[in-house]
Amino acid sequence: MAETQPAQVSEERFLIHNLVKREPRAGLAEDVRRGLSSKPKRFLPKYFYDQLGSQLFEAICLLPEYYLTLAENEILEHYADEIVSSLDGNTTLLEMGSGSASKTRLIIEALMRKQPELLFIPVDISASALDSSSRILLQSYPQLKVEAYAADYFAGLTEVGKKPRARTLALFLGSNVSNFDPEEALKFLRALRQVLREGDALLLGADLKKERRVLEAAYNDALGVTAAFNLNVLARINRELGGNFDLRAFQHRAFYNEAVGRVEIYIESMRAQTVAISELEMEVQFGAGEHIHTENSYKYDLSDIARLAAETGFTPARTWLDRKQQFSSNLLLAV
Ligand code: AVI
Repeated sequence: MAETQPAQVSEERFLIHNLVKREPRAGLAEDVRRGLSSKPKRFLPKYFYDQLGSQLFEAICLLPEYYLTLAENEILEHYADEIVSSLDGNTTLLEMGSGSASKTRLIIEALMRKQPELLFIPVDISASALDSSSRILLQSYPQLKVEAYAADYFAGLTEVGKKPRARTLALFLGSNVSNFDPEEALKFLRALRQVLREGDALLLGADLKKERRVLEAAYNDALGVTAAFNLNVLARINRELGGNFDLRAFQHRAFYNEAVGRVEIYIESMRAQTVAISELEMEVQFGAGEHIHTENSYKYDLSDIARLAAETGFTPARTWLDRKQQFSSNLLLAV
């Protein structure tokens, strides 16, 4: 990480707690073993985000087909001041799944127009993304302090909840909520609600249900970046667990399952084959056309969001949409 540590950043303004397991491979190994032994085979989406995967995701966010990022940016560019004006007093900013934190800047700048200093608490599974994004933010904003947590969401929330905080605006942007199954979304929002006090707020970015054509293009981009992002999980198993996946013998698949309102993402074996994973002392058989399920991306309508809020201790205060009405930013108040 040396290249991401410019000398100018004062360590007094930056604290990073690394809660990612000491043995980061242990979780991966366990979960890969379980996922490849189950029927149908599956991986957990959090394993997309190693250093290369995080960068591939950043590239996805620049793709014309992946309208989500542009649409959410448009909303935040237009309405950041309005959004932060809903909170009174000195506000701390908490962001779950901050990644590169590029959209966060718009909220940070709006808060800084209201108050002289700001504490930013980003929580992200990727320590490298967190480290570099925090340092870049600190270089841009001398009035900013960052206390970062490299952790999965639940472990991060448990730690964040241990410390008293000023009025808090929590951000869960980029439609990260999409990658939770409905039960997990409830569990996550309830855990987040627990670390907030009444009157705090959550800005929830949620991708909206729309035409199949638009959704499927977003997850099957012409450059093949989403395919690389998906197949990188196999490359990661090769790198970290001594797997011998032949990446050319697998392909990316993504389609909209309208009945359940989600884009489903898979890796498909293009032929019958056996893959060995040396660190797991495991051989895995694949049939031709067999799928590994890697991710769901749930799409919402505004009534889904209102229901989610009501079931998790929030009340919707206001929703902003982009001009094409593809994406929603929802301010939910903790009640
Ligand atoms: C991070 N998450 C909101 C993305 C999504 O759209 O579900 C992950 C992604 N997967 C493929 N492309 C983007």
